Amino acid sequence: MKPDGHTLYHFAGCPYCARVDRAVDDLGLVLERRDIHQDAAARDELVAAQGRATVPVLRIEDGDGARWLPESADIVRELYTRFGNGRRPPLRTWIGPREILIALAAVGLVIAALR
Ligand SMILES: N[C@@H](CCC(=O)N[C@@H](CS)C(=O)NCC(=O)O)C(=O)O
Repeated sequence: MKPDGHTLYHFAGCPYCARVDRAVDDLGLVLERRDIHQDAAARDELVAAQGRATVPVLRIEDGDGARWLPESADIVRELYTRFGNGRRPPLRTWIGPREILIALAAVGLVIAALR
């Protein structure tokens, strides 16, 4: 499904954007996307609206104008509320391969420090 009026500001390789991407994939959504590292006008729009270029940010247009939603966790929640038919974000939305690697590295460091 391609929801009207939903635009995701992001950039490739951004871990917080990957969190949103997992939710988008899980919900079977196709969002309009603007990569702020590839598209200077999109970056300028984002900075004008938010005062900074931190991503991900979801821009939602409805009858009353545009609403800018920053914070990956809030974006994921909003997407499930709107498009999840009562579903809640599954754990795999929050924990991806990167988070598992970081957790393993942290455990490894603790074990190394205790030996
Ligand atoms: N708490 C935020 C963190 C977002 C964040 O740190 N994004 C990074 C990229 S993954 C970013 O845009 N950094 C550049 C900046 O803040 O200017 C979230 O969960 O969305």
